[in-house]
Amino acid sequence: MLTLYWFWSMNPQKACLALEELGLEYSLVTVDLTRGGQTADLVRELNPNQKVPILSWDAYTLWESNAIVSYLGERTGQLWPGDAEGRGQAAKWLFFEARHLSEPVGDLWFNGYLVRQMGRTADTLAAEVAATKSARYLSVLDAHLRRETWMLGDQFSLVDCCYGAVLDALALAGDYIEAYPALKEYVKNMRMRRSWRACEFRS
Ligand SMILES: N[C@@H](CCC(=O)N[C@@H](CS)C(=O)NCC(=O)O)C(=O)O
Repeated sequence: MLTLYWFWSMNPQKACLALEELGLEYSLVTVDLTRGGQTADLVRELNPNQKVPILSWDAYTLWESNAIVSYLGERTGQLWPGDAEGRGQAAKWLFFEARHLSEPVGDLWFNGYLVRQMGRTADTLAAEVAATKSARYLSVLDAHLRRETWMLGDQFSLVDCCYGAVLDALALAGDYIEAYPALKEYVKNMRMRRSWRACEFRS
């Protein structure tokens, strides 16, 4: 029995895309972050950090979106590199996202997209700082995706579930990817995938 605790936001979306791409049967439990759902006893019990996504597969529980993506790759052996070198590349890009992109893109998405949905006021200074912080790393990514269709080469992999969610969030937040043609193309390709419809942002 597989359950994903999620909300329609960037990090849970990575896990949802991975489950869809793998064709696994799962139930989706929405934790409504706009109403403090993350403070519910059940969520705290599953994840002391009180954030989503959380994956529960029979008696096994895992949180942290990129750990979930890796675990699904390791457990199924699908859409995941078969050798140590390939897995090293997958780990590199998942760490790169977690270290350099997750926080600034989250801030941009919050201030450029979510506040509009919630009728709140954006923190423009926080958005400016986040835009400056992320620019250097987006250039690295754009250069990589000028050479490769997907993050690990010409074949789609679960690493793309991570980057698809993050770059889509950035595109929704404003015109932050306009200057990066390869990132724009990547988001366009990602949004055309069948898995996308099940996991896209809802408001
Ligand atoms: N590093 C964590 C971050 C998870 C995260 O920030 N999730 C957000 C939704 S995108 C959340 O649950 N926020 C609720 C809160 O911070 O109270 C991951 O990658 O899973």
